[in-house]
Amino acid sequence: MNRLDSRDAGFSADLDRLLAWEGVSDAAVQRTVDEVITRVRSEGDAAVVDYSNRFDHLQAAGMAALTVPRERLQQAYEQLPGRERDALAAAAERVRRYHAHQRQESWQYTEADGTLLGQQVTPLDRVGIYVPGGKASYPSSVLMNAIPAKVAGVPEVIMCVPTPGGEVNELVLAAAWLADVDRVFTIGGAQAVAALAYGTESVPRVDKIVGPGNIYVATAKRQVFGQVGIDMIAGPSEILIYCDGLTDPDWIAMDLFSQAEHDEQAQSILIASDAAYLDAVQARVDALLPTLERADIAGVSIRERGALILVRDEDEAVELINRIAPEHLELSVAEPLALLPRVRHAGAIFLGRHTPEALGDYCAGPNHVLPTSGTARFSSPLGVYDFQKRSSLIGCSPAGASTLAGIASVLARGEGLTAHARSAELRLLPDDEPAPAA
Ligand code: HSO
Ligand code: ZN
Repeated sequence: MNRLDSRDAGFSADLDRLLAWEGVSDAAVQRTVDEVITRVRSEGDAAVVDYSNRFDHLQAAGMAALTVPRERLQQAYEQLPGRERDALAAAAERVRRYHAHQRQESWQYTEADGTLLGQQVTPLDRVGIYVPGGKASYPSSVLMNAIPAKVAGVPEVIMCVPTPGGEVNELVLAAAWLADVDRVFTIGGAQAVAALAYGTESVPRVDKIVGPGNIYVATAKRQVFGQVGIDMIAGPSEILIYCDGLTDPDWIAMDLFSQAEHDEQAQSILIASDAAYLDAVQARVDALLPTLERADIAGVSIRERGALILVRDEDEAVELINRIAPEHLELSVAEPLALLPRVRHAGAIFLGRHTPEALGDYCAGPNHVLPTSGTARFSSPLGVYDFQKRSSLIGCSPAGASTLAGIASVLARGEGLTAHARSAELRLLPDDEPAPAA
């Protein structure tokens, strides 16, 4: 793993280099995505079928072959081995319970002049969930994306999942059933994003698209933003662990690996103020790496993007945490709650040695779709609030309208917008007539 020391003169620059991640797609990807979106917009289903056959090596005759009936979802769920079915159901229940706390309610109040003001909260009408295919096809992500939408009250959730070579992931279908997904299409890539954004004969147009994907999916989401809402453009997954040097090094090594095994670009970082402890973790990383099923992926991630960072003390550790603004933060210390008020930027915070990220990834309850690459500075985990929107409410009484008209007419005339001013002035009550203009 990379080794950094906050006492070194070049530390800050080294850290920037370590954290750098270039998320911009190249011109060739951009061109392909442009072409796909344009064709799906003009040709609809025919283009989606054509691209799916080409990119996913299928022989679908039409969209019917790329549509999964609801009964098939139920069947996938019912045919799962009992242990898997129970685990999935338990996870779904925990996630649902947690997200129920996030629901925002409408509110109203009345000003002294009788004016009613408020905010009406409504769910989006229709949402699209993108689920990657192949190795990154995670049933847990189906739950994490679909359940908050359903808790928000979204009536229609449409899921797209590519099936490269025709291979369907039964757990993904079962999770879709559990999460009450309404319709599933086995399409992926930019063509799925375009179909969801603009609609085709078979795929209904949605209002927002959420869920991770490869560079083509990310580029397409960026491109259709504005036509529809999107959740975020996710970078590689990261974990930052701050440890007081008293956690079993095996635990820390495996927590670092749990992120590293996601992909070669994933980033796992450990911060501690004890150099000997960092040595001990490095030794366990070296010893345990060959025992991993995904040692090839985790090895690249750990060697190239992983790091052990030595800091002077806890204050410096906190400063670094806030500078990195990690997607996942483990506070592997005796008193995590004492540290918590000083942590300002992190997607999810795992409190104490007994709270590895893996528990949050699957079943603790909070969402595992989190802001990556330092974006926790300004954004939050995916949640129910991402599927709700707000309308402002204003209802004036005659007296309230008259008071406001006095203010509005002055400001409108100041802006030279006299129709605004006259519209307001028509609501003036006789006693509130403004003084004639000088
Ligand atoms: N750690 C991933 C989520 C995940 N882990 C899915 C396992 N399955 C990104 O937060
Ligand atoms: Zn994970």
